[in-house]
This record gives sequence, C-alpha cells and structure tokens, in this order.
Amino acid sequence: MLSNLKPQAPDKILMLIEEFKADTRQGKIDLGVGVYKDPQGVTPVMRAVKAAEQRIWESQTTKAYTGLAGEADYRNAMAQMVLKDVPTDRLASLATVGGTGAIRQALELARLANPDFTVYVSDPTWPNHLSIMKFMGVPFVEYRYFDNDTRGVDFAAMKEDIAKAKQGDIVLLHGCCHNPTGANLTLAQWEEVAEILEKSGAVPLIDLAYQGFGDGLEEDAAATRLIAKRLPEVLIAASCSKNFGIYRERTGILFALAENSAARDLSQGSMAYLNRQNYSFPPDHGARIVSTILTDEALRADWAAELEEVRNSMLGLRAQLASELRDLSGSDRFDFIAEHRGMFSRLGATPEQVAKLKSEAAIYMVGDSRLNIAGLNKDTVPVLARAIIDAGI
Ligand code: PLP
Ligand code: TYF
Repeated sequence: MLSNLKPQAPDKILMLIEEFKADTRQGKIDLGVGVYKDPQGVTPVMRAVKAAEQRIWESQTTKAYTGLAGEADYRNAMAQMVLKDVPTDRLASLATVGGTGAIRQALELARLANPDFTVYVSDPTWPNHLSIMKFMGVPFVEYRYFDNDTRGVDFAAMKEDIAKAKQGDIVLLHGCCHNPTGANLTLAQWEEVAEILEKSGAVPLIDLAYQGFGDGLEEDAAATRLIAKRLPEVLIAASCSKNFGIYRERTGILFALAENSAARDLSQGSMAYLNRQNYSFPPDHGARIVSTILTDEALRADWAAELEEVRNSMLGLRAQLASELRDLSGSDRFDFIAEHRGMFSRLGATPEQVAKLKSEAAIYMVGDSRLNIAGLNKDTVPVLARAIIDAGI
C-alpha cells in the first residue's frame, strides 16, 4: 500500500530553513520563514506568555477534555480582541489548530453550506491557501492584487475581479499585513470591497494572522470590523501564532458571523461537527495562555506593550532599509518598503536576482522575492541594501 504513495512537493518556504541551516558561510542572513526574531536572532517567549503559563501550571487541576469548540473564555476573549463590538446573537466560534486549522475549517464549512462554491484568492497569496484548496479539490480563481510596478495594490483590477464572485462563493482577504506582499488596502478601499460583496452576496473569508504587527492591535482589526459591521455573513480565521509568539502551540480560531441567531446556531453546530471529524477536541494550552492574558488587566497590558515593541522594531527596520536604499540607489524606488506593513515585503525582484542574493551574499529570501523584515537588525540592514543594489534589483 504505502509504496503506492507519490512524492509530495515540499513547502518552499520551509525548505529554505534547511537550506539556510546547511549554509556554512559567516554572516548569512535568514529572511525566509515568517517568524519574528529579535535583533539577536531569537524568537522569544513573550513575558506575559511565561507568566500565564506559570499561572496555569499553578492553578490547573485537570487536563480532562475541553469543549469540542474549545473553551468559551478563549472564544469570547478573542471575539472581543478581533471584533470589539461583538454581535453575540449572530457569532459562532470555534477553537482550531492554529490559524491554518481555522482556514481549513472555514473552507469545510463553506463546502457543507454550498458544495458548488468557488474561492477567490489574491494573486499572490500565502502558498498554503492554494495548497489546501488543491488538496480539498475546492475550485479557486485568483484576483489581481499586487502591482509589480508600484509594489502597491492594483485596486482597480482587484475590484473588477472580486466583483465576479457570486452568492455562495468565498472571497479570501488578508485582514492586515498581506502575506507575501506587505501591500494593503486603505480603509476607504475596504469600504468599496464591502460594497461589492454586499451587491453580489459572496462571503468574505478574512485571514487575520498578524493583528498587532502592522499599525497596531486596533488598527489592524479595523478592516475586519468594518466588513463585519456591513455584511450579513462573514468568516474570520484568526491566528495567535505571531501576535502571542506561540507558533508551536497551534492556537487559532474560526468565527462565523451569520445572518441571524438561527443561522448562528446551525453554524455553531456544524463547526463543532467539523472539529470532531478532523481532530475531535482542539488543543487547549495555547488557547488558555491567550485567554489568561486577555482577561487579566496587567498581563494584557504587558503583552500589548511587548507586541508594540515588536511592531515598532519592524517599522524601524523598514524605515532604515528604505533610507539606505534611497541613498545607494539615488532614487525613491524602494520607498515602498517603508509603506508596506507586517513582517513581509515583496521586493519585486526576479528569481535570478533572488538566487544571486543567496549565492553571492548568503541572503535567503523566498523565491518570489518576499523578505521577512524581522530577520534583519540594524547591522544587517546596510548589508542587505548593498546586496540588493549589487544584484541589480
Ligand atoms: N495565514 C497567513 C497569511 C499566514 O501567514 C499564517 C502564518 O503562518 C497563517 C495563516 C496561519 O498560521 P498558523 O497556522 O501558524 O497559526
Ligand atoms: O509565510 C510564512 O512564512 C509563515 C510561516 O507551510 C509558514 O506563514 C510558512 C509555511 C508554512 C507554514 C507556516
């Protein structure tokens, strides 16, 4: 049986990790996988996470199963964090295995509701979106998004393309900090997106994996809140991996905002059913860390402060890189780096130029020229800037 298996294409982003490890050159720079690193190159456990874990360790008396949809404390705290004004009577929620699990369950839910649906995804998008849909056999089409000339969003093209989505289709949108480009919509543009979806009845699925990494916790949720205020049905897949730094705990959540409370109840039942079919109870430890932090004023304040430090450090690196490149290139053509938000920017370089950065400067980024800003520090920024110019980008 097992010898019938076919080799599967590995994840290109994850492959870079191994390639980087195997490189013996001094001063190599890893701008590949999207994991936050401090200036020393360490992905720290956040202070509030350590404190919450200690509290959990001291107070937890059982590890018996939790609810199929996860703990209510976690789901309520996350609903507050993401939506702020929570339309409780219309909101179903499900603890999931990371943000990826939430995306998967969202697609499963959409398929249960309408087996005949198509998903509209940005070109480009996070490769796992595509890979999961291919695996599930869900049809998808790409909408134009990134403008390779301006390194911003080609909004006119995007509008034209998402207007083709029909009732029962899903339009997958990055709530903030677009991965892999770093280019995002303005709130005024989000209003226009809401208007288009309002007209067609297509349902937005908002992937919110970086709340707090762009312009701030509230600011990064503003687009999601705007969409949730205006539309009758919204799916939201949120991840706690990055903003709580608990990547390996696998902590995510799916929200389904339904038209009315009857549809909410149906959604809640189907979502719990989907957890049961796929992995039964969701993991609890990360979710408990998150609810412990969010429901305690002091822990929450400390977490938010540390998250701000993380966010500001990335903004500082963006400003420094844009400025170094302005000096070296004698032009403003790299200013987009300071405009982009989140961990990533797409440089708009060719695969050959990306390969040259790797072979000649030991600088690793994803083949589409996505770089992880958090992989830099103030000493490596000038090295990268020089290498970018030398590679003819
Ligand atoms: N969506 C996007 C765009 C991401 O970049 C990530 C990051 O890993 C995720 C979702 C899900 O993350 P995780 O499953 O690790 O919570
Ligand atoms: O895009 C990234 O780098 C992060 C981390 O299969 C990641 O989202 C990358 C690949 C993958 C899972 C997570």
